[in-house]
Amino acid sequence: MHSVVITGTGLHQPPYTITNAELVESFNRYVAQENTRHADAIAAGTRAPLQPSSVEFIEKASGIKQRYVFEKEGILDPQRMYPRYQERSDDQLSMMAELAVAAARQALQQAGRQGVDIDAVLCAASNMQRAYPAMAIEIQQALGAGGYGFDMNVACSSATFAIEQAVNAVRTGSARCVLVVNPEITSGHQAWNDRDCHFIFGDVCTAILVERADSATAPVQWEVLGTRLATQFSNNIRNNFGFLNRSEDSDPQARDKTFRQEGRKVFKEVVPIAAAHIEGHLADLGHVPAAVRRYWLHQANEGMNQFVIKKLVGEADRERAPLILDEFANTASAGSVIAFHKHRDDLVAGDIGVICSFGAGYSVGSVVVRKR
Ligand code: CO8
Repeated sequence: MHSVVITGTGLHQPPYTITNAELVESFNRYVAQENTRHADAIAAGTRAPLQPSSVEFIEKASGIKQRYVFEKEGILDPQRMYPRYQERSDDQLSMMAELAVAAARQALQQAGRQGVDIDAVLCAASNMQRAYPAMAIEIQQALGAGGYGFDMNVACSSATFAIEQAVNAVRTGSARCVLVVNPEITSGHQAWNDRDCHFIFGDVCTAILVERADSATAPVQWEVLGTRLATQFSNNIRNNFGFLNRSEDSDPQARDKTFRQEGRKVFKEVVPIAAAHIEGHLADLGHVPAAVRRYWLHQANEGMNQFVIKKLVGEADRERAPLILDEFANTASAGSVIAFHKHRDDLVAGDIGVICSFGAGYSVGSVVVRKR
């Protein structure tokens, strides 16, 4: 068995931001338009009017202040309410692969590696833009990597679940250098016209390079002390979009074909699962939560992270569990990786940190690392 290190991370950020004010302004125009369109049914009491959204609610309920997106006009167009992407031909790099390659190049540069050094690519995200060939194989080719690639999806926990696969491959010797990429184009499967969730998500792509410690040359390395994954079935976060929709003759625009959730239930149920998961994982590695210098937690909701960190160390501590969701919103599996990417330079050799995701499934994944 080989020691395993994380040697580089990358963050490819979309070019556009949508502030809460912009989002609410366009959403409320959509609400007014729909209520006018259905005025007769509303007056007859056969249809409930849509309710407006508010910046105050969004910031109080979630801590989110803005989000980055790869396309903005379509989302903010009250006649459309979802992004407008250009279809690409088979000989063009797909959108997910393009984002992943950009993030991967940063991770490779940080690690002092090139594409040819990679011998496995895992494309892990909440939704895949096509069924096959796997995006990971397209990314493998674009980077000039060897070995193999595959796609995987565990919703918000896709990144941590992929890191475990990468760590196991390197530990057991089946690969020496594994690239994990998380192209999260959440805009494409977000219900921008539903006020309960229209503010939640943002787009981004992250990358992580996992290598064998004895051959890693990166100036800064993070030894992986352990990984742990857990799942427990729940319908509280669900998206029924899929390849059987056509044969079911179901409506592709139906509400259940995009993200939906019982947010309050998710909040209440997932916090204790995540806190107990981290505590148990640390205990099995011989560490106590208070001795952990940094928690790079999943970024869905500020209150949720405060509860998790309070359960672990007794106080809500933004230095110990930094937030990036105010700027990025919930970026599904990329959230905890963004936190790790942006908030680790101040740690010193020997410091321990935990990357932890939690979300749909339910799923929770933790990666315990020590700075070398
Ligand atoms: N503006 C004004 N009022 C609103 C709005 C709004 N935008 N939205 C809801 N309200 C109203 C509600 O209607 C409700 O009114 P009433 O009391 O009259 O019924 C009131 O405000 C309170 O609503 P909630 O109870 O829903 O509000 P909460 O305080 O619970 O906050 C949150 C809602 C922010 C959604 C919160 O529950 C939360 O963050 N929960 C955790 C959710 C979570 O972590 N989910 C993880 C999902 S991500 C994941 O797993 C990955 C999936 C794959 C990615 C998908 C990409 C698209």
